[in-house]
Amino acid sequence: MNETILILGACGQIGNELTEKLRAIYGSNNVIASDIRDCSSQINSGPFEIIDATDKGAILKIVNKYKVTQVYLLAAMLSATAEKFPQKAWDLNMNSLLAVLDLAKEKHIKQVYWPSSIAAFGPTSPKINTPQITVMEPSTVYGISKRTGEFWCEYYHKNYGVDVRSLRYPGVISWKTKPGGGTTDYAVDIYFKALEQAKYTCFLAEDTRLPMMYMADAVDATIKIMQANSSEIKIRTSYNLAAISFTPAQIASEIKKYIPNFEITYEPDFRQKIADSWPQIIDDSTARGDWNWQHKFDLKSMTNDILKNLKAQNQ
Ligand code: AKB
Repeated sequence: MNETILILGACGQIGNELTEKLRAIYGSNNVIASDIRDCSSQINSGPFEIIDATDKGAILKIVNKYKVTQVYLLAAMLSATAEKFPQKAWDLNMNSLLAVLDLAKEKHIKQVYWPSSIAAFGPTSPKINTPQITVMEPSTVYGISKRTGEFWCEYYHKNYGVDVRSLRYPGVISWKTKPGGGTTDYAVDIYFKALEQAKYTCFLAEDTRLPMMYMADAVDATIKIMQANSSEIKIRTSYNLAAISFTPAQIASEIKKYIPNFEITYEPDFRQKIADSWPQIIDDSTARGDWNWQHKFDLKSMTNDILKNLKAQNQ
């Protein structure tokens, strides 16, 4: 595997753990972490560069410096923050993607990974077993940027032969790095607050079911789709990706098995409307069939793993 990889947005929730895993596979010096801010001390040793992901010239400079072959573009503004800063979100989410796609079109790099999201679906999409191909009318700025980005990916693939691959991430749950500005963030915060205070106030209603996934599975899926043969990648917009779906009440009851005095209260805010516009259970059979995707963690095993790791970290 002779690849040199550049990660844009390596300080974020997924970027951080993806960098770690890619360095274990490809070697630390072959994976260049980058972000608009310096978080090199939080990431495993290896090269780190400050890059604004919307600055094509700055990306090209680093691509040339390290002879980069693949770019993973993880920089993005997530759903809740994007509703507060719509123009900024659009500029970041779109300009970074177009910059990287252009670099691939101009043959500076061979392969691109870009994440879409369940946010690309909208209130008119089927909520249960949401198919790969269906009505998609997103109602959030973030969702509009993701759906538009999917079309750009397919356009660059069809018209310029760009090898770009993409997954529609559900809410991704981790314990090493916290997410920032998403609607599914409650499912991470709840574990931290359960251990710190044995109580949590949830910003979504108790019966709000959303598709979710443990970070280990999200990282595995990302690397798997990038390592698949090009002929296996039949969807060039973005693949549905799924593992588990649960409500705040269900995750709370799982946590109670470990922390019996844990209490949850509900104070839904503006994020409820965003969550209500998204699917509840995703059908990802196309990804499973095309490149053999399989998840490993369910709600039970994920909760066990997170609480075990957080407890060990706090000792
Ligand atoms: C968010 O909540 O905005 C993200 C996502 C589902 O893409 N986690």
